Amino acid sequence: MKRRDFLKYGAGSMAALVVGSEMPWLMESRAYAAFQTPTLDLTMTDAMKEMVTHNPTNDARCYFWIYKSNTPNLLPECPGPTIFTTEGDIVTITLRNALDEPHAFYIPGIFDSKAIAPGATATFRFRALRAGTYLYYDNLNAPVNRVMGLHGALVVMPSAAHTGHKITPYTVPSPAVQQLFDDFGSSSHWPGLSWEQGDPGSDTPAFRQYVWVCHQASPVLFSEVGNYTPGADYPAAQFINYFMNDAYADTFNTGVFNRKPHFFTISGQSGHFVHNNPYLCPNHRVGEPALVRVLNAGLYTHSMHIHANHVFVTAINGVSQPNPLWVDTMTLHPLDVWDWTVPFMRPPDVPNVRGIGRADTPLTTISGHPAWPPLEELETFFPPVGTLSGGLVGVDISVQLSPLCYPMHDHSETSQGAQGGNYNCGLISGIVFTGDRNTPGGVTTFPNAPAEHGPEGTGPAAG
Ligand SMILES: [Cu+2]
Repeated sequence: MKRRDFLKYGAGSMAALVVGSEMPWLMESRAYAAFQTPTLDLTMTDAMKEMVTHNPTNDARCYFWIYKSNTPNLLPECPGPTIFTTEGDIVTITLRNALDEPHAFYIPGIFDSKAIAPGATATFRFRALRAGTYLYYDNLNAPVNRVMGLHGALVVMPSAAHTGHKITPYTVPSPAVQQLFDDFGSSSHWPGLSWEQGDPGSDTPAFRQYVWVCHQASPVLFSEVGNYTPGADYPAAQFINYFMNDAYADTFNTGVFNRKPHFFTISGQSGHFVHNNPYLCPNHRVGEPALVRVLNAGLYTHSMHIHANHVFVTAINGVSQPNPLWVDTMTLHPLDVWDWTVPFMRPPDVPNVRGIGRADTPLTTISGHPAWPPLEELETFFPPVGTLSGGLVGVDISVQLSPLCYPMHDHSETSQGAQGGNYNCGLISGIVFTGDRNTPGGVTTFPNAPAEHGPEGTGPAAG
């Protein structure tokens, strides 16, 4: 184990690289424009990362193998940087192997570097022809190298809309998916913006999209792999067996941890650091549909369950769905890649005259005003305003219940913990309602709505 890099806090994998031609949507978000790069320049190396709490006094650390970007020189992180390109563009990639065994870079259906020897550097070119979401990873000694952290997301954006239609995330959308994206912002069912529309006046980016790379990490097993005989592959069957089936350890009495995953992450972060992170958790108004690209780089199955809106499953493993299901829970198997399209319709717990979830006349609350916008919630503080922290410096610790935050959590309950405890320190995210485009009199923005959205390269460390 070399531990070339130590991530004291873990920067979060919000950094995004854009290779190839400039895309019109780049102009809509200063975050994406920060890392336009002509080529990919990645080193396969290792890193030690602080997990979950990002608290420098604890010892929740994990060893990883990672893809690290050299140009631009991004902080080391697991997963590797999210890569954006446009369908048809040629991507040049330079790969350096700084680890002890052969490693590779593989994108199913698009590119296979084959084995790169330890110490070697190789340059390749590939072209992604179909817009969509892809997992890139090291497919050697499967699944060890991928699960050790050599993975990330590739997003291929479409180059143009089909004639007479709005842009979808796909080169060949199914008729139903095309209809859905045509309807956003046009039909009476989906008032507001279409996906391709932004609104600088309300700080709303176009092409709203988020990347959730799900992963599980075992500091015990990963360090065992890192300390294995240099140059030899750790036996894959043994890795799977320990990761999935290792015996329970009485950690409390023995201080020994088993080799099952201790940490469950979305794009390298857990718990609060995903749910309250505007680069990972969508923050938008009613009427601002967004895309969430969900990938599973690990070996565990997740049961992803989202509140406030059901989501349309518009693609599964690269295939635009002929009948996009409208789900609130969906099973994410290892290596699965889906697109969830979040309509950002009014949350269905808002009572309306004719039904739920639509831009209809809200019922009246006992305070005598319409139930939407939710004034009671937005004007509530917990604890009450003026509650001071203890200690020498009294700080007002009240928090306003605004914007409106709803969870996405995993019904595979173990994934909500970290090292056996701390429920809600695991694989969790959400969606946040920051206002409504369809309120009488114009766009409403709730207090405390963040001005940043989506993948971001220059933002503060998630910790
Ligand atoms: Cu729930």
